Amino acid sequence: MLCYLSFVSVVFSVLSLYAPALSQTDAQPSATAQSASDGMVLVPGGEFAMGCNESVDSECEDDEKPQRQVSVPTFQIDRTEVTVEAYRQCVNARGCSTPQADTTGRGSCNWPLSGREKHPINCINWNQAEAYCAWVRKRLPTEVEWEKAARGTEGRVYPSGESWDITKANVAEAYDGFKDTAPVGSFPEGASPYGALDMAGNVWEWTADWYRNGETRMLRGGSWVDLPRRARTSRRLGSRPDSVLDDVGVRCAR
Ligand SMILES: [Ca+2]
Ligand SMILES: [Ca+2]
Repeated sequence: MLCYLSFVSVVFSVLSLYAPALSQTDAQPSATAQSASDGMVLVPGGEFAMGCNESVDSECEDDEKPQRQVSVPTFQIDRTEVTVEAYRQCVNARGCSTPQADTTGRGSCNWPLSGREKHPINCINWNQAEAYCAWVRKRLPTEVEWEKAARGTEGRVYPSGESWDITKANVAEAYDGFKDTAPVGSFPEGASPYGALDMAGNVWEWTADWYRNGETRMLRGGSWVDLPRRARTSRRLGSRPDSVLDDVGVRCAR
C-alpha cells in the first residue's frame, strides 16, 4: 500500500512539473503571433461583403453580381505573391517543376531572367501553383478567402479603398511605369485592410476554385497587362488549369 501511494505521489509530482510546459505547448498562438509568422497575414473569420455593388461601382460584370454577405472561418494568407526566389527553393528541393518556357513572345516570364528573384513567379500553371503551396505546407486560397483578404468586410472596390490610385498597384504600363512585373510589395500604399500586398495587379493569382466546373480555374486580382478595372477586388477570370501565362502567379493560404 505504501509502495502504491509512493507511486501515485511520484506520478502527480511528475505531472505537476510538466503541466506548465504542456499548457504552453497546447496553447493557440495569439493573433499577433499568427499574423507575424512566415510572411503571412491573419484574416479574422466572419461575414464580409462579396461581389460587386452597382450603386458604388460602375464596372460590375454579370459574374460579380449581386453583392451579398458571405462568411468564412479565420485563415492566414501570404502577405505577397510567391517570389521567383521562393519558388526556386522548391524546384531545387524537387518539390516543384521548372516553370515552362515563354509562349507569348513578350519575354516576361521571370524564371530565366536575371535580377528577378524578388519578382513574382509567373508562367506556372494551376498544378504547379498548387504543388508549391503544398510544398511549403500551405494551400491555395479559396476564392472567398482571396476576396475577403483583398477588400475586408465593407466591400472596398480596390484593396486600399473605393477609388483607383496609380501609386497603389502595378497594372498596364501607362498607369505606373512598370513594363511588366514589379518586385513584390512595391506598392505598400496599396495594402488591403489586413496588410496583404499586390492584391490588385502585378500578377493574377490562382485560387483553389473552379470558374467553369471542370474547365477553367479561378484567377483573381488583375495584372501588369490589365486596365485598372480588371484589378478590382470583385473581378473574376477563368483560365484553363494547364495555361501558362506571364501575368499569372500565386500566393498561398492556410
Ligand atoms: Ca505596370
Ligand atoms: Ca496580384
